[in-house]
Amino acid sequence: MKPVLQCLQGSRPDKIPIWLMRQAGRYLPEYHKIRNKAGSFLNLCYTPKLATEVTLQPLRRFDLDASIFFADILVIPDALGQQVDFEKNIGPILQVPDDKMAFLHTMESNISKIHNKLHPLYETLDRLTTEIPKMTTLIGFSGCPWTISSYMILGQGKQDLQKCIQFAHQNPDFWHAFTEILIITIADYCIHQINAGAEVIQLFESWAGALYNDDIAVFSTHPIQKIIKKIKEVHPDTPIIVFPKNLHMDIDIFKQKTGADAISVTHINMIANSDKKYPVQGCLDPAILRSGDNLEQSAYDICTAFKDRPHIFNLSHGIDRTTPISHVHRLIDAVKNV
Ligand code: 1CP
Repeated sequence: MKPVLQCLQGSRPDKIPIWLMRQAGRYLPEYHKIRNKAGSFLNLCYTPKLATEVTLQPLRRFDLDASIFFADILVIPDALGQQVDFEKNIGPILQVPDDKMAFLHTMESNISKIHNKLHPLYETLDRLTTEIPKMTTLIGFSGCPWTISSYMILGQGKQDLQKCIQFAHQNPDFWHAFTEILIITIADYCIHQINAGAEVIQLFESWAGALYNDDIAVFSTHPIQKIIKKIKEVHPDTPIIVFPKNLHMDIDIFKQKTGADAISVTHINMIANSDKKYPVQGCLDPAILRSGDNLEQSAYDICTAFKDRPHIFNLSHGIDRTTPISHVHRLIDAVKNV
């Protein structure tokens, strides 16, 4: 069986499987060639031939056990009718309408049409099913409602997320309707990804760390639980990994509340108090991979900390664009030799 799937079913394969968040992308020179050819970033995501090629690039260089298909979490606002642009050296910029009720109506009327926009992504997954190596697991993904909605309301990344939390508390009816739209859309998107060949779904809650106390349930665990339930109704056997970056909640409780099969953790000490044995993914700091200092020892320490449970090696968030390729080789060798 494929090692990543074996882990997600609860056992430990002979060697610890490894893949890296953002393994396709800007640290690879061959990525830039295709990126330039595509013109805009979204055009790259929506062109199956090119998106397939950039997904395969890291697999040609490295012995990775999984392949996450090339797309972005912000295709969801785009599919729901919000204008999304990716500006060089800035990142994503989204047009945020002042009239929030009209915004809601536009999204509502687009729910049933999202696949018109997203079908090239399903085609990328379909192509990858035949193109990736036989023991490599194909991962589909989406952002979670809280993370996606923060971009949709604030218009950019790296903003003051407290403003978004405040807006949600001040507009509870809007927020409820908005979150429900995202739940339906994300679940349906993931179901279509699985239909097209994704063997695992990873849900990115990249801005979990901005939430505290009761807000974690309201903004994060509750919507995620609804999404997972909807996906499992159609695809009960597809494992779901959730990545709640910098979460301020016991991860055993987070797992139980969401119904995730595995959790991608940000730090070793997130599982310090857990005696549970469900699979975990993680969690090398990308800064260590970039610098190369203490790399082998850090990888070894992580593998040792997780030695009593199924463990998929990964980073604690996406690979840094200035990471030397030789460091990625060193990391994979270190993990394979544990
Ligand atoms: O200029 C470029 O070429 C675009 C850079 C880039 C890339 C390579 C963006 C813009 N997105 C991606 C691909 C991507 N994004 C993938 C597939 C590639 C892979 O993993 O191998 C995935 C899974 C994502 C997910 C994603 N996008 C997340 C969640 C993961 C995380 O890093 O926390 C988030 C938050 C985004 C938003 C986004 N898209 C792009 C950027 C630069 C950002 C982050 C902006 C910010 O910091 O707010």
